[in-house]
Amino acid sequence: MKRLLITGAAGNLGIEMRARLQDMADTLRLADIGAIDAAGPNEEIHQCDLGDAAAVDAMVEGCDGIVHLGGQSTEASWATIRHANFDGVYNLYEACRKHACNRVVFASSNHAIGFYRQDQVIDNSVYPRPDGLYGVSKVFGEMMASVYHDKFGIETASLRIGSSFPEPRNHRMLSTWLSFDDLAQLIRRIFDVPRLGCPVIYGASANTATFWDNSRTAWIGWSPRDNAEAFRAKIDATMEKPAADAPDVVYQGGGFTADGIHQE
Ligand code: NAI
Ligand code: 15L
Repeated sequence: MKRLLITGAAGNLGIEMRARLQDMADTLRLADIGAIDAAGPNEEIHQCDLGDAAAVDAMVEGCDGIVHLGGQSTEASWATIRHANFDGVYNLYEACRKHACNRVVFASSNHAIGFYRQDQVIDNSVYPRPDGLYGVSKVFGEMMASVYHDKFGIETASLRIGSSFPEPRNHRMLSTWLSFDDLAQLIRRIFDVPRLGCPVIYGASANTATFWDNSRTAWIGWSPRDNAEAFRAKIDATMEKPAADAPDVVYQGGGFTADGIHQE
């Protein structure tokens, strides 16, 4: 690739992916509304509000691929979610269409399906069950990916990321954890396959305890290596196990399912 755009480059995953995906393109264009660390030799910094259509158009121009990590990453008010995740995703796909940028990784979330129960194993054929406005915005993003694929041939992998942190933070994350290295490998595979289409892929490491079945997208050739089980003893020792009827134990989306509608 000549130029790969990473949005949300100032965020948790943006910083980690910037470090791991350097060699994927001649130039990495790093974009965020917030401050980004100074550009390295093959990097460009692009300050951009995803809700600003003209700015997003300029951000996408000249890029061959996008890793879209930018946006509101937790539950928030409708105004915040609408701006960053609805308007932002619309602006992004319109810019892709205009500038023939044809391959996108969309950071969706497990909160698109958060109301499935933890005692169910689901694959990517299930009907979405979002657990809040944030989850609805991720379903919207997956549907925008579908429309822009079917109408215009823009290929997107929507990653329903579980919990991507340095290590799992609680008992639920023993099932949902995605290591940064496994995420980077998945992104590489998505840009390597000759034909991508528009798959939905669950973003979790090779955790022994899992809610998600990726067998329908095995053709991507992604083999996650890490396993949250390595942290179980530490979590058991340092955290009280939640009650059997706590949202964090019952639902795949955990505590998000018990959250209300944020007013501001
Ligand atoms: P983060 O909140 O650390 O990073 C998001 C970045 O987007 C921030 O740097 C923020 O400044 C930027 N941003 C927010 N609103 C913006 C706007 N209007 N215009 C431009 N940039 C804006 O989140 P994180 O953890 O890095 O997640 C990255 C993506 O992955 C997000 O889309 C999130 O929803 C998704 N995801 C992350 C998970 C995780 O466990 N880290 C789990 C599931 C999904
Ligand atoms: C997400 O979608 C969030 O971006 C992240 O901060 C975590 O809350 C994660 O889901 C999770 O469900 O653990």
